[in-house]
Amino acid sequence: TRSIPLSKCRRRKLSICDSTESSEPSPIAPEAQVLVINTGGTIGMTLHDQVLAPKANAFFESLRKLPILHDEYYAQQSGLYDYYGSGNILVLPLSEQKKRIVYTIMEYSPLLDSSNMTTVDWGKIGRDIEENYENYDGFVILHGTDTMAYTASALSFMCEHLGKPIIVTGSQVPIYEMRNDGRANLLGALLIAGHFVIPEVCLYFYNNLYRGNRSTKVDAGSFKAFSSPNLAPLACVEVDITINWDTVWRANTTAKFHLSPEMNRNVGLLRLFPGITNATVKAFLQPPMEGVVLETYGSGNAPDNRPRLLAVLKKATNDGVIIINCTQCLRGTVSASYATGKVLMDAGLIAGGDMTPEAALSKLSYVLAKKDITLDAKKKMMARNLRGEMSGNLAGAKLCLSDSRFIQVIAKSLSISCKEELEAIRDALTPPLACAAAKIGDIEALEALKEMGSNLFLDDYDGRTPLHVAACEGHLKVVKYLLSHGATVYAKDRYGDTPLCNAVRFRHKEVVKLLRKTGAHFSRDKLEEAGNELCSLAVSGDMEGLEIWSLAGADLNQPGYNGQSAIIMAEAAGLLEMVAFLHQLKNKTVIGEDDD
Ligand code: ASN
Repeated sequence: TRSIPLSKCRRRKLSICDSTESSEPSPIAPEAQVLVINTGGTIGMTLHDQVLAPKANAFFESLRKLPILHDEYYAQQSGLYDYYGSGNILVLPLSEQKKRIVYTIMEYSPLLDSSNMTTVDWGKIGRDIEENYENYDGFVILHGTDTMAYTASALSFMCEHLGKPIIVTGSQVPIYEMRNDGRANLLGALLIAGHFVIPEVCLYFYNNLYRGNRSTKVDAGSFKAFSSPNLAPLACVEVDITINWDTVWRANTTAKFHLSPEMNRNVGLLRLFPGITNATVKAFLQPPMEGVVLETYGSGNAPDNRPRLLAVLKKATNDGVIIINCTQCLRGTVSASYATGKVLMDAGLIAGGDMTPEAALSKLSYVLAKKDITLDAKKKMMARNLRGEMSGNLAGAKLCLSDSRFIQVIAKSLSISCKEELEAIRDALTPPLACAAAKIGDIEALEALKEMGSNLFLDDYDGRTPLHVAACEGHLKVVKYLLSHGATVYAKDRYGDTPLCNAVRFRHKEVVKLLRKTGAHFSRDKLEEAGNELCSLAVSGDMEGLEIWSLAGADLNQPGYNGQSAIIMAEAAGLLEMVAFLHQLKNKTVIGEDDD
């Protein structure tokens, strides 16, 4: 799968086809690129001998005929096919947010009923995302519903320092049927992946976007097949698409996206039931078993009157098996409130909080596959919240909007007091305030805003985030602070510019290095166009400008409009010092400073 740049002539075509009046060119609708990986599942199944099975090579063609999922007129007029050739490329009609979602379908062979999926398939999905990470704004994974929650959980752990949305979806009825849920699920997932930088592995079903590792299949016969019992949805797609930004999980990192696809298969789920024999439990815990999720009663309880059963568990944990205590209840958390729960802690079990069994199992599989850490470190990882899969102890950390003096004064002068209105004020006022604080490099003010409950990654009326502003000003410390408090390097302002574009324009070398280290990159389109800029910088002797572009990922061999590279242009102009500099720059591997 390739991402093809929007070349000059395609831009021209676009401006013609998006223009309403020929005399006055209208602004070109921005395009977002989404990669759809079709792994199988009911969404693409048809009936064979009275049973449903995946049908290969049919999905793309059938979507192409559906106007809600593909705008053929736009595709032709904008020259989409000239670029992508025979690639499986489609484009949604213009969205309410005035954006075009261009999506490419990668179909797996064979397509799988998700009951056939294994950890190998999870790894393949992860690797395909990794390979295409820089070419797309978001990813949609089409998947069967039966094991969807396992795959979504596993991907959430495999994808370390994730910065872009990965949305797993599918359906209960094939997309080919007259009445089905597949079209709406695919459309909703595409719109969210193309419009919002939600840096999580999510699961989208029946108008709700859930955190992948919080979701579970709860209904085999309903379109509302999934639930996220311990966490409210991240987004609801109703008349409006409402994103619950306060809930969105962020990597808070200055590290790049990294895939850890290795999974340990010596793990298992064991559900307690009254009368389970010691022999059953003992047999289950035998080598090569390395990690077990024990599904206990209520808030994490097990019989405390069966010393031999408890001794079996204790022996296993002493022998190095990691056992996680999760509840059988759909909702709620394990706690140490009963004697029948305490005995399990004494036997060396680790409390799994409110993790779903799917999340706990895939987390175990991921953690146990880590080669370079001790058993003790693995146990600590299991007890810690890694990707929002378990609720932390929020005591004392609750945000209290009405405690903020600033909000109080404004609320009073506007005579409002209800929570929703206070939140609306906060959300309207704090992004520009945070941008102003970022401009003057005031981390204390940012901290105060954060304590007031505002999200430092939200954008102002121009789509500008505090990270954009700090990048313009070259405030390295503020950039670091923001990145470790939820800011995303992939935010685009109304002009389509990212913080990296801003840092390059204002030539802040250290900021460019840090943003690159965190995974920021220019689009292929932009890098292709940079050829011209590089040539003019070379000819005008601007070494600093060239260095910045090189740090930002530009290829110094990229030709400009006349087909010549910067080096050739400098040679032709007899700028020997510049030629030497460019060669030196090309050979230099730029290593960002280690500031974690
Ligand atoms: N058996 C199907 C699967 O998981 C169920 C579905 O997708 N609705 O692949």
